[in-house]
Amino acid sequence: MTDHRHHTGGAPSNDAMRDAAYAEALADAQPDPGRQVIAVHLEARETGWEFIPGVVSTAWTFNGTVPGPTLEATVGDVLEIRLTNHLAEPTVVHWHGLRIPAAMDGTERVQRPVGPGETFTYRFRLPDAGTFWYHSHHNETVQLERGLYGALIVRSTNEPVFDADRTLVLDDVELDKDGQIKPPGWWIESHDGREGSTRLVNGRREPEIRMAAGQMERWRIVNAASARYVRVSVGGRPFAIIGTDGGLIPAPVTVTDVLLGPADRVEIVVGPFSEGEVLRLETLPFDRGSFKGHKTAELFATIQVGGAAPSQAQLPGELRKIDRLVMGSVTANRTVRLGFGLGLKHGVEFNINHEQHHQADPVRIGELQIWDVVNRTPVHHPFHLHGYFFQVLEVDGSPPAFLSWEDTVNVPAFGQVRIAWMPEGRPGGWMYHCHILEHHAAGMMAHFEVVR
Ligand SMILES: [Cu+2]
Repeated sequence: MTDHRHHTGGAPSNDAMRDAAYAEALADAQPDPGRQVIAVHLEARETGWEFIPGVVSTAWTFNGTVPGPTLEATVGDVLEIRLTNHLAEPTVVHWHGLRIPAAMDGTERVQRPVGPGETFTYRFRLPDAGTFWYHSHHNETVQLERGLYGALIVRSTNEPVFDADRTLVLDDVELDKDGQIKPPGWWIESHDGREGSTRLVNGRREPEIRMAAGQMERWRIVNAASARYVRVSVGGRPFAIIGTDGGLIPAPVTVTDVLLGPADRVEIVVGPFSEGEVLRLETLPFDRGSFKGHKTAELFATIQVGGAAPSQAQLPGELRKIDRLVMGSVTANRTVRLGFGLGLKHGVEFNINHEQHHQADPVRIGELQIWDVVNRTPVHHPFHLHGYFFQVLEVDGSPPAFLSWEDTVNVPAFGQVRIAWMPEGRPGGWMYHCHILEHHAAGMMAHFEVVR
């Protein structure tokens, strides 16, 4: 499944340069004073897993569970992950949303895939607080779908206080009559992406979430699905958005639903609810232009509100100061065109700037990037930039509802999103791509270098 175009063209890196950059990144990763090195051994392996209670499916897991272990750390800690691959095919692990050296990004752009039986060490300092995730970045329509993903929570030493801090990783899988994950399909699925009919929260189908009455909880929600957009609703009740991909936003924003494209994260504060209430955590109807639309709400989990418990939660009026990268009007210095054609390999051949696996121009450290991401297709695409946060300036000509740091943004069908970001350092090979895994695999991606 490896596309060898990943390795060619444009990039100055050869194996020796790549190995040198990796050795330098390993040595540079030191914890801040008073912080620590958190060592984790991740083992990718095939495991029987009950997505549905009583039905054993063959999953691919990190350490035997779907999702893999939730990694938790504090800003300034160093994560040292030894990845051992017990699968029969190569894998790599991408640290989604982390601003770490290119050599640690976990793509085939910057490292050799980790073959069966091999071990590879990732080591990097955690620069930002937020809700991140890690996942396979190799043969993703198979490896991610089978379970090779997990959450990564980084906290600051000064977090707002709530009654609980929960991580909910949403996913879906398509199971056959024996409960086994179906292999990737062609044509419709290559166009739409896989939307499985079994909806999962933390690896289980439609579980129950138990919550105490009178409490307010912080929910960190990760959309790990291959293609599904989740329009999150919590029983139709208002909730407060407090964070997105890149951590806290300036102030809470109260809504009754929030759209999460694939790979997107949101942090919300829910409650307080009353004893005995039963609420549906569900996705509301949303038309992303796929052949298979969603005209009804679909359940992810049921929230059961139990007896009351005391609350120490306080929703602050201000959460964080974020400086705008751009004041006033600017012109774009790059246009990223998301498009497609028809071809034999994938049916629908998704591309960027008319090229599958596009080789894009480099960007220079310190030069502000203003990019127009233009969608020339009738379907929405979640655009993901590796290694750097951006600010959304406009969606279809209008500013977003609030300022935030993002690594993934939805680009509406036939729409346009303007983003701003600063390559503040960390030279090397990076990429941007659609995070619908089938679109990414079909070529809706670009490689570029950050240069000095
Ligand atoms: Cu796409």
